[in-house]
Amino acid sequence: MDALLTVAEYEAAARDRLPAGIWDYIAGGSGQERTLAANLDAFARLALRPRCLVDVSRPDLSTELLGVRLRTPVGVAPVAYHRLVHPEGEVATARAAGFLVVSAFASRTLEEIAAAAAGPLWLQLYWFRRREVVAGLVRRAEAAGYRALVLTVDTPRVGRRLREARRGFAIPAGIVAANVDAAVMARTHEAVDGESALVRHSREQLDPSLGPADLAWLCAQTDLPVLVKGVLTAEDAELALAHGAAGVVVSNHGGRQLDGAVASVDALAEVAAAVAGRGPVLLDGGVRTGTDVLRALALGASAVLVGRPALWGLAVDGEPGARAVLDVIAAELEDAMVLSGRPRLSDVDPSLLARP
Ligand code: HOC
Repeated sequence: MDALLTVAEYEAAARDRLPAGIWDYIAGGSGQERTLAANLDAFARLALRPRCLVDVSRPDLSTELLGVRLRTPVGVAPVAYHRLVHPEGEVATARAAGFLVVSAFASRTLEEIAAAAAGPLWLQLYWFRRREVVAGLVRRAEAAGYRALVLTVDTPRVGRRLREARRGFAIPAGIVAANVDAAVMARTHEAVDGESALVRHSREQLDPSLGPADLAWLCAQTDLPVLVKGVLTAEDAELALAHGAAGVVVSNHGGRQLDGAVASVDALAEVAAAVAGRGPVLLDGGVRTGTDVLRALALGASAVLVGRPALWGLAVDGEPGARAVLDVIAAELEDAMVLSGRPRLSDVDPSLLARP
């Protein structure tokens, strides 16, 4: 195999390897996939203003997030069912990742992932109608040494995923959400023509009444910091912090929820200004290069998360593949920092962007 030098090359190689239905589940967005495309386009529009005559002989990509020192500001976003692309699933991803947000729909147990992890783990939660499912996940995350919880708030139901509906997509037998009881997950395996099993499942199992008081309730259940994921406005950032959130993740769920929603990176400056240093602001959606990471940091992100790219690496070559993708992004970030005259992350600010 020729060396793969970019995330786009891993994407192409993963597409060659994966069955079409699984490829479409991972690659797809909702509706007309406008937000999916916008996430990429918005990064491409952000031109950089490099500075020269700066000593860049010692670039330093490290950063601190929730009290933990990280080698780079790039973690892996919560993505369901890593075993769809590789038999080791999230265990392999956790070995490769600097930090990993484990999905509530992980296909390996929280404890297996914790035993393998090379870096800090956070657990993502959906708001299940059966609140004991949420509470049980919180207790297990605490016991297994997870460092934070991430409550996804953009999914009162799963968006209209037309690629999934056209294929009658369901989770293949043998791949399970290893941390949620089988009764809750049973219908995710039932394929019905013209319907996404996950959309159906979300309508049955997720509680669309999730509101600020529920967030406050969750925060009161645990000493772990709770971040709120799916924030795209200053208003929601304020609301989240006012009800106990320790930080936010600017995200449109990889273009998989509200089609037409603003690109994540276009919402970032507004949200970061509202948070105003009161907690970390992470971003996911459309990050494909180290230069994209730099752009997000310039707009106020404390760190970024990559979802699909990590899965592409995992699909191509398991743990080494996932690590290679993250290494490509880190190497590109280092280059971009050196070539833009910003050798430390603390040097990165809006003045780096031609259009702040
Ligand atoms: C209740 C089913 O976040 C995705 C994931 C998983 C959503 C499944 C929810 O596909 O975007």
